[in-house]
Amino acid sequence: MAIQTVATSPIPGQRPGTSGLRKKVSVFQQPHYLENFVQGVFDTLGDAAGKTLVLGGDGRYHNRAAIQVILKMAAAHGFARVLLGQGGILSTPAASCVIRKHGAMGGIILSASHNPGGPEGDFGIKYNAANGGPAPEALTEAIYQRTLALAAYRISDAPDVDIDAIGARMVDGMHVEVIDPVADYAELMEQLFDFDAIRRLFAAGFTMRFDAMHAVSGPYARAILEGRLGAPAGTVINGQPLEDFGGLHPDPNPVNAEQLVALMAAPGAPDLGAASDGDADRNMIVGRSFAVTPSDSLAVLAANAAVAPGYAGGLAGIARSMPTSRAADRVAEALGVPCYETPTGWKYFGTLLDAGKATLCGEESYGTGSNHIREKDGLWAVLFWLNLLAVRGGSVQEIVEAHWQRFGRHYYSRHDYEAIEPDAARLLMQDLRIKLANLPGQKMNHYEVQAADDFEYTDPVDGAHASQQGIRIMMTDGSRIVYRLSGTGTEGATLRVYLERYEADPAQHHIPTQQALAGLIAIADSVASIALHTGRSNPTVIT
Ligand code: VG1
Ligand code: CO
Repeated sequence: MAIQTVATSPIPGQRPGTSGLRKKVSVFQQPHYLENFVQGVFDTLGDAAGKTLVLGGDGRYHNRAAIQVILKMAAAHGFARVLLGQGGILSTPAASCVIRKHGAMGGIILSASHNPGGPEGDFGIKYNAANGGPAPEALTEAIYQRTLALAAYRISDAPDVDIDAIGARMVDGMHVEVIDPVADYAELMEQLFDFDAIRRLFAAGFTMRFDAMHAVSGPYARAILEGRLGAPAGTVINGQPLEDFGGLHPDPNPVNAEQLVALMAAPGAPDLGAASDGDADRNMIVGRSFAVTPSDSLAVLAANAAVAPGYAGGLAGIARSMPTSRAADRVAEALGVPCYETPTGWKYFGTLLDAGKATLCGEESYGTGSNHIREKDGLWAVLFWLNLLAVRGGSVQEIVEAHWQRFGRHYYSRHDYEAIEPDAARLLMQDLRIKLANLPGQKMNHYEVQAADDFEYTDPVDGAHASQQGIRIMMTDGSRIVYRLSGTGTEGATLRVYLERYEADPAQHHIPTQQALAGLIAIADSVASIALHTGRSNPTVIT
């Protein structure tokens, strides 16, 4: 066995987006495509002698082939050891947990997360650093620059490794330990939540369905919910990870998880419904005929954090991405702790978590998490809700409505215009930027614009700066419209329009969301001329 140096040339377009490099599977299957990016990562990291790398993915199509390539390249780069999830599988939160627990230099996670899978679907790769969190912008940019200067990559010519049997083996002098992908993660969850109380809840007849959407959360949910917590078999549905997610879209929202939503609206529905995405870092919480918006879920968990042993000591602060509703801000205010507003993407929470400034974090895109790891965590959020229901009693709907009574309700919705012409999308954003200065003071329907800007962020810990992170139009009554372009899609451009309206009066808390937001929706379209720019009169997906 020997290390081979293979000549290559730079492949344009390997710049990571909101969360890693995501492209069609067919793109990743092109000669040298994966190898170039991995070499870009390794060259940027530098010396790996004596170091450990964590490796795993969400099990989607191309995962197993990519794992073999990366193992051989890690050996060539001189890593001492790779901790590999059995079968090449590690959920994103589990990978973050394993990196931290075993003091790894970092990890490579193979996932396109909520994007569809299969031969025609998407594949993705990202690097997480020693804190367990996604590489910050400066690192991803350095990796990208390196991919533009590559002349060769190095790879061992060792035969394929057995990635399915738990245990240790060698690849060209590098140790590979195939580990149980669930064990470390389950142990961490047990430390954070009151498993006895949740066990009693299930023993008393509480029912739930966890829809794993044929993605990577299935084995974790089965081991923890049906195993350690005694939920009846069948609690986890679609629990078998499939390379193409059964042809479905593993994005847990009421549109894609329609099977679960229908179940929760049917007679005899379970007490709790939950779902997670391709790599198990997102979560959706549903009560009986009642979907919880992710922004509300973050706020509810923050307001009730003390029910969970892991958070009984209180919260240092809360962080949310800019487009996420300001429901969490009101909780932070009541708790007397800071609330940080960051650009979209979990990588921006890392410094705040590392510095002990924030304990809970969340995004409107069905992402919630805490300082227990450095990724959002789907099953963690579900366990938090179970812990809350076990301690507090009542239904999901009662808990959320009581929260609105106390803090007011933030009506919230996101309208996505998918696969639009990239040039049209850029032009729309450019036109909006030009209009910004003239918006303040303008009256639109019964709203008046208080301020409008293109969100900029300076990290309060390391001073890193991010600009053009989304256009905000803020109304005098606290309502907001936000526009940004997706950084995870692989087809054309996706415009996201986020709408938020605050309502303090409990008598006004039961308006259907799209109706409550109708005024803002009309303004959002007319200010940005969405129909004109995109040729679409309606969004592709409304959540
Ligand atoms: C989307 C979400 C963002 C999330 C990101 C990764 O990004 O809006 O909140 O952090 O996906 O989630 P974008 O750039 O498409 O809006 V995951 O679960 O796909 O890793
Ligand atoms: Co995800």
